[in-house]
Amino acid sequence: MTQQTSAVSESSSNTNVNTAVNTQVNNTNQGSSEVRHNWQADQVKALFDMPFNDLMFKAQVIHRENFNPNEVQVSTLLSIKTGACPEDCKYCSQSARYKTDIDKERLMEVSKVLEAAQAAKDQGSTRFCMGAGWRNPKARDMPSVVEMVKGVKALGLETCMTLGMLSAEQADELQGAGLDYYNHNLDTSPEHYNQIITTRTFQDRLDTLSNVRSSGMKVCSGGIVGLGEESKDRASLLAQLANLSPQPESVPINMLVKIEGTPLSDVADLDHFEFVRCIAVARIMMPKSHVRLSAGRDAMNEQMQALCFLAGANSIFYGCKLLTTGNPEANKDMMLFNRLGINTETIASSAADEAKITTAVVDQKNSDLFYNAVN
Ligand code: SAM
Ligand code: DTB
Ligand code: SF4
Repeated sequence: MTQQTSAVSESSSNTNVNTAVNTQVNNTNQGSSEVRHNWQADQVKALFDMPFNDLMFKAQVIHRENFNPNEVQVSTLLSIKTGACPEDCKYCSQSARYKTDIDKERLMEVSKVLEAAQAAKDQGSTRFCMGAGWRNPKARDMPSVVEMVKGVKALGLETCMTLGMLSAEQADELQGAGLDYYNHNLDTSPEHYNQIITTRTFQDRLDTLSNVRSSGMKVCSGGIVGLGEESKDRASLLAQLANLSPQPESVPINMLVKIEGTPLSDVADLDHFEFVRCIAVARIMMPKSHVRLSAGRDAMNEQMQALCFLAGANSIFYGCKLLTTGNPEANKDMMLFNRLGINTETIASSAADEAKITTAVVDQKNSDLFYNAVN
C-alpha cells in the first residue's frame, strides 16, 4: 500500500499529468456509482468508444467505490443433468440437435451432488451452482432439485441453480427450499437473439427473470460474447441487463467456448481487449453487482485475467470443470490470486458480516490511494 501511494504522489508532482487526469475525470464523471435503469444505446457506445486506459480507470474508480478491489467471489459449478437438451442454443454442447462429444447423463442422485458440494467447500468455494441441460424443470424433477438445495444449504454454502425457464410457482418453491441465486442469462442482444436461439424467445427469458425476482431470490443474469455478434449487440445486451430494475446481483460475462459440432464452432475469435472492455462497461453500468469473469478463462492467460479484475470483475467459477468444458485448476487460480494479492470473499451470512464489509469499503475509500486517484 505504501508503495502504491508513493507512486500516485510521484505522478501528482507532475503538473501536466495531474491536469490531464483532472480534465479526464471531470469530462467523464469518473466516480459516479449511481444505479441507472435508463441506459440508451448511444450512451453505452460512448463507454465502449473511450480510450482503453480511460475506460479502465473509470471502471476501477467505480469498482473501488463499491467493493473491496482485492476480493473476488468464487463459485463452483456442477452439471447435475447433462446433455439431450431439446433447445437449439447454437453455442451449446448439450443441445440434442448437434453432434458433440459429451457424456449424456440423467439427473444426479442427491447424495452425489452433496459430495461434490462438500468437496467444493473444502477447496474454498462459497457458492455452489447446479446446472441442468433442460429447457425447464419438469414437475417430476422438482422434489430431487429441492432436496439438493436443502442439502447444499445445510453444508453452509450459498446455493445457486440454473435449470432453464421457471414458472412463478417453481421459483417460489425453490426460494422456499433455500435457493439464494437463480442463474438465467439473456445471452445476447434482443437484435441478435434469433441468430442464436429459436426455441425460446428473449421475452421468455425476461419472464423467467421476473418470476425469480418476484420470488425473492437473487438474480444472476449475464450473457455470452464472441458469438459473432457486432459491437452494438454487446452494448445492447449490457443495456438490457442494466435496465432491469433492480439490476441482477450477479452478472456473468461468458467468452464463447467454441465446441466442435455446434454451429458456432468456427466463429471468429473476439479481440481480447474487446472482452476486457465488456467487463469494464458492465462494471460501470452495474456498479453494485458482482461481475463474473465466467466461461472462457481456460483460453485466457494470467495477464488477461488480471486485466479483467482490474476492469472490475470480482467473481469467477472456481474448480477444474464448468458444465461440460474445462476451467483452470483450483490451485492455479489460488497461485494467481496470491501473486495478485487477491483474497476470496467470505459469505456475508449475518448483518454483522455485512457491516464489516461496508466498513472495509469505507476504509478503503478513505485511503490515500482512493483520494489521490480521483482528485
Ligand atoms: N439449460 C439452462 C439454460 O439454458 O438456462 C441452464 C444451463 S446453460 C448451459 C447456462 C448458460 O451457460 C447459457 O445461458 C450460456 O450463457 C452459458 N453457456 C453455455 N454454453 C456455453 C459456451 N459454449 N460458451 C460460453 N457460455 C456458454
Ligand atoms: C454462466 O453464465 N456460465 C456458466 C453458468 N452460467 C451455468 C456455464 C458456462 C458453460 C460453459 C460451457 C460448458 O462447460 O458446457
Ligand atoms: Fe439447453 Fe441450456 Fe444448452 Fe440451451 S444453453 S441447449 S437450454 S442446456
